[in-house]
Amino acid sequence: MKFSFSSLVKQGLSDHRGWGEQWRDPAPQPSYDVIIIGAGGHGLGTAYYLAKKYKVGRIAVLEKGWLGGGNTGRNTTIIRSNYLWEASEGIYNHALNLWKDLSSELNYNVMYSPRGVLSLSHTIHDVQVSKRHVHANRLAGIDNEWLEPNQIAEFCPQINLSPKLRYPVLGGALQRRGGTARHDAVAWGYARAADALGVDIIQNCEVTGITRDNNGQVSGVETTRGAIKAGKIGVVAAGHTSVVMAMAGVRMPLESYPLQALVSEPIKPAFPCVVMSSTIHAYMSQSDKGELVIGAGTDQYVSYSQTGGLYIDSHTLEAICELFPIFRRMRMLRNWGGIVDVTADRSPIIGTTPVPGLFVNCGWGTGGFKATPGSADVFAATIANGEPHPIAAPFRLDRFRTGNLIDEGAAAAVAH
Ligand code: FAD
Ligand code: PYC
Repeated sequence: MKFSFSSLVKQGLSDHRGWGEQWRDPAPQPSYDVIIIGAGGHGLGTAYYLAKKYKVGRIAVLEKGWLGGGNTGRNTTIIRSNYLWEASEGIYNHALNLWKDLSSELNYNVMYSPRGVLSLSHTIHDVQVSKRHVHANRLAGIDNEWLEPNQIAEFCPQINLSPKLRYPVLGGALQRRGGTARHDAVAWGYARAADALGVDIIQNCEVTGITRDNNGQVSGVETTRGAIKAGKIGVVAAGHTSVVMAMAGVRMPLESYPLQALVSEPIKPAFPCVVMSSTIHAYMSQSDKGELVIGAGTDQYVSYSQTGGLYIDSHTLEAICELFPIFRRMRMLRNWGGIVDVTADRSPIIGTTPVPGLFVNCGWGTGGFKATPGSADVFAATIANGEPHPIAAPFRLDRFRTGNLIDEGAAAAVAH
């Protein structure tokens, strides 16, 4: 895949003049209408929709590492929209509708596979919370259904339904439209489509400062590859949002935690769906490569380390072996971590900020992959119009001042 740097060369970011010439004639500072900080799925998608739907001419996406190397390339790809509150149903269902046609939109196979997501309940409290979600979703026209253990046995016979388990399965909520997709294909698909529309994607370019003019309006960024001017800036730097926003003097209501996952050695297709349990801190699916994809709860301390504590994985594997005894003899192939930024109400922040021209999209915590197309679409609209898209409006930053929180702790699916 080739990303065009031609416009950067024209603008002098990549300076190809002869030795000594640059001292006589300094290269002009490159300039963009919009700079997006962070080349994950959300950032690349935002750039794509800005170019495609809003015809913004000069867009750059700046990435400190490689594209998709953050949480987009580290997540376990579960897609669902069974959240509790209307605001969340709005954004996650918008995303789910976009997933359906994303491969043809991008002309890139993102391997969206609606194989069903089953969220297990192990206690009376779990059952009550889960049934509340099912009813709320159905009222909102979102598919979700309650399965009794005998129906679970039919849907996913690999689950151990013995009442002797430490946490016996009492039932589960099934969203059949939920499923998985291929994570890096999402980053690559958006990147290629954005590149074709003229977006500059600049890797190994860490943003180290945000500059503002005399009126306080953003005017550009400082980076490890030089200064770049910008009319507007969108920060989509999951895990490090607080660090980047502090460059513009904005303190964010976020905490960053490691979240870990692992895969087994690959085997032939043996597991038909996604099964999750936030009570036992474990969930599993099988990738198209054949690996069992297993995820854990977040580490219990804040950190920017992309490894996390070993006890988290071993605890998760104990739970997985108890729930799926048929996989007890499988071997682990590799494990890894990502850094997720978490808000107090476990809902994202999308919108304007107190700094004119600065926009932010963050706080997706353990669950932002599923939102990628919807989040990118409404964030692009928000940046283009300078005001929140109606679907994004409830997720404004100032809800932490007004108290209009959207408490999705119970829908997070991964234990925090
Ligand atoms: P990222 O992909 O992290 O992109 C942000 C980018 O910003 C990074 O590439 C980073 O390098 C860059 N950046 C940071 N600082 C700077 C800077 N100063 N200058 C330039 N670039 C910078 N969600 C689900 O919906 N389903 C799941 O099953 C799921 N499982 C998960 C499992 C794990 C182990 C993890 C870690 C996360 C999981 N998530 C899941 C959450 C999901 O991965 C994230 O919410 C989502 O990928 C965030 O996407 P993004 O594009 O905002 O962030
Ligand atoms: O949000 O569905 C989710 C999820 C599953 C695993 C990690 N996050």
